[in-house]
Amino acid sequence: MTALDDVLDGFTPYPAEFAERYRAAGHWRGETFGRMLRERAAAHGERIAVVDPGGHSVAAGERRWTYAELDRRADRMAAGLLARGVRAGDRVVVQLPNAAEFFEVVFALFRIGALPVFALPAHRYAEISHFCSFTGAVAYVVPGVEGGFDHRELAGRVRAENPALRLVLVAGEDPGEHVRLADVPCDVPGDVPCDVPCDGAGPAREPAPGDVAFLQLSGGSTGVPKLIPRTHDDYIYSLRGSVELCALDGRSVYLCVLPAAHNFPLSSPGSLGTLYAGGRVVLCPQPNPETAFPLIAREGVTITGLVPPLALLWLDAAERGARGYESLEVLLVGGAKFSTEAARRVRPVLGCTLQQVFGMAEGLVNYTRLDDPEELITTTQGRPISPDDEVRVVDDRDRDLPDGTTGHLLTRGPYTIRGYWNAPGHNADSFTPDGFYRTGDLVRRLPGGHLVVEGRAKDQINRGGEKVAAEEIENHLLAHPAVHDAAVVSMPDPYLGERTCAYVVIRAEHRERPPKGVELKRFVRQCGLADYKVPDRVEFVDAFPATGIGKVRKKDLRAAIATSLTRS
Ligand code: OOB
Repeated sequence: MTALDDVLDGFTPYPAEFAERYRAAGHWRGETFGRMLRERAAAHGERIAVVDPGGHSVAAGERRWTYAELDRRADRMAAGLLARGVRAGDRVVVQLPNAAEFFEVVFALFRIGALPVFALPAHRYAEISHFCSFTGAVAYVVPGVEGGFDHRELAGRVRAENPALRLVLVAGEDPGEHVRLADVPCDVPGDVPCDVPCDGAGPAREPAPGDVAFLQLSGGSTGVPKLIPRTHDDYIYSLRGSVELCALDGRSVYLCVLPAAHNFPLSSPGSLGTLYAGGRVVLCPQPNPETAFPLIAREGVTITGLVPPLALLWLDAAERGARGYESLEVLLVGGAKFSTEAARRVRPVLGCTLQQVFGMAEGLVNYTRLDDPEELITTTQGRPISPDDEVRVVDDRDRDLPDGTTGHLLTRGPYTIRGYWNAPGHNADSFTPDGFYRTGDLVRRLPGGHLVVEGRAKDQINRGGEKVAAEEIENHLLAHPAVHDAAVVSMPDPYLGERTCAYVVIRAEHRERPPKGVELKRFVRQCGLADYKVPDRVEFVDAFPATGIGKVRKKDLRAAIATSLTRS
């Protein structure tokens, strides 16, 4: 089996009649990312595409790359990766901070037809080793020491455990035992000495629009994060739609504040949407107003996207007199519910239009429209990009509910996946037999089609936009010798919206000298889990409230912790 066969094998394609419909409607236009960049470089090569102010582990100084330079760099990086044995269909885990190299690497992989697997900078051993082994990744791209953490060391460990992982590329000066990313680019495939088996062959064929372009991560509600296969055609359609709804054009300057690999800053409209529109992407090394505001002023940023806690931080800073944000025309807020109260402050305080975004890496993205009445902008999470996005709001037995009633959101459409990659068991639960994705979100639809997010049915905590799958954390807690049972639930938080609370039942034989909450937190962190997944609070109980069939009543646990927080 070739790597391409592997990818196809795990992929649930759009049924032919749907694919035809999406093509006929002009949604899927046969574009690919590789060609998109080539065309933009041909159309306006001298325009600046990416500004990286530096100040991170990858580069100290500023870089400003034109479209022509990004295009040329992607070609040379692609040639270098080919020379080192990376092939079409190969999976490559990419974990970079908001640095220009992110785009160089990702477009190079798109050109080869190799699939980036988008890891977040916060991911640690538990996540990375899963991505590498589950995808059979051949390469892993990391910064050196970023945010005090040595990614090279982690990469060494993961490489030792995964024979398929042949290449670790380090962006930054000191690669340690690995290869410097900056040493990879070359002019002609095969003209650099290889330290990995290499047959010198070029790509088998140019990537096709219907091919899987990359694997995105799901927020998840299960033990390990699932992978989301997105095609060139479907993703580029979501970009084009986003560009239109956010009114992006060649004059737009997008500030990428959130981690570049996340679906929101990547594509809603994000940096890829901005490049699609011929605009300029400015990478923000830190999301705080002290870093972002001067950058906005210096670069004339017109649009950016934030999760609600950051939007609150920016609003507070502006109210306290911080300046620099004045060129902003549109502020997108999404990833978690933005309170109406905060939403109402955006225009008066920041002087720009708020655009709420309710999206998911699996596909469907909803936006409030720039010309919606202020009431819809501040009280709803928008409506779908596409007239061909099918949205159903249903009860527990999948029966459709009338507008105005809260129910489960199901969706199907021209940029929503039909299945997770290589996950037949999960797919049976996450999709209806006729291909609707069960989002796990509880929504209410207004007569005009706008959706209001009312809650969640999935077993997930939305920690200010960062998703934590309860089961994943419970499994780690259960590995502790003193833990008999664990149930992780959300608790309200004024800043993040939600935080995580782990309820724990200690084993009888450990009750005399039970571990403290901090010990359990440390234990979870030592499992190598991303920091944001470590429980914020641990509560000990003798037993969990249970339903008639013995399932833990998480609703009661959520209510209990919420009550005890209001009392304290
Ligand atoms: C975005 O993507 P994911 O995959 O990290 O998370 C998706 C989930 C949604 O199912 C929903 O539960 C929640 O995040 N969510 C929101 C929301 N936006 C996302 N909940 C309430 N209000 C919102 N505005 O988070 C994402 C992807 C693309 C664009 C924007 C966000």
